[in-house]
Amino acid sequence: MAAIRNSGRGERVCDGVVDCPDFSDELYCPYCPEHHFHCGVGKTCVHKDRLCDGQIDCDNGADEKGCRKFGGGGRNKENKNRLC
Ligand SMILES: [Ca+2]
Ligand SMILES: [Ca+2]
Repeated sequence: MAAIRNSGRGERVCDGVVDCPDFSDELYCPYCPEHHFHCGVGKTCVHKDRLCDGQIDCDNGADEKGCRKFGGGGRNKENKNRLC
């Protein structure tokens, strides 16, 4: 816990709170495996296969909120080294 806080932005990355509109600061975290999606609340993750599947898997429904079209899915951000 102490180590991650020493890196400046580190305290906001993977802290379980979404700071970026696109969830990018919480997308690649130890508590979220690569193919999982962070719900934006706490440290709850769901598999990407569960995004936009019509069923709410996150407590806040975040896995269904980002869907433009039903069944579309597809959130791929490569900027894991930056905050937002
Ligand atoms: Ca954060
Ligand atoms: Ca879902």
